[in-house]
Amino acid sequence: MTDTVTTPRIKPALKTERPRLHKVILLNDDYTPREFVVVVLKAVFRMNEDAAFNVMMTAHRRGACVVAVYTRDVAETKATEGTERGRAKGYPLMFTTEPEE
Ligand code: TYC
Repeated sequence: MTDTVTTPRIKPALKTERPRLHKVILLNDDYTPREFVVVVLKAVFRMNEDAAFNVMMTAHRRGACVVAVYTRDVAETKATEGTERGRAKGYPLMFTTEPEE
């Protein structure tokens, strides 16, 4: 008679996957003042002056710039808050979100 060797199951039946992260993207426009974009980036995304200026200039030159990545809810809330701050002053400032690959 042959012995049956069994290996204990150590892998969980269901794996919990980490939530996908979402990018917040700043879009350029022709009307929002540069200084105001910097103010919004500092307030909503807690960036320092240098980082905010660099992100603003990248969006200004290239059309768009990734600001930060967050879980979906946080990304959407921050994008809405940034867009709203522009709207409150009559500017077409716009932040969008998209899932990371
Ligand atoms: N292009 C704007 C201007 O020249 C400044 C600006 C930069 C606006 C980045 C939006 O995401 C932006 N006043």
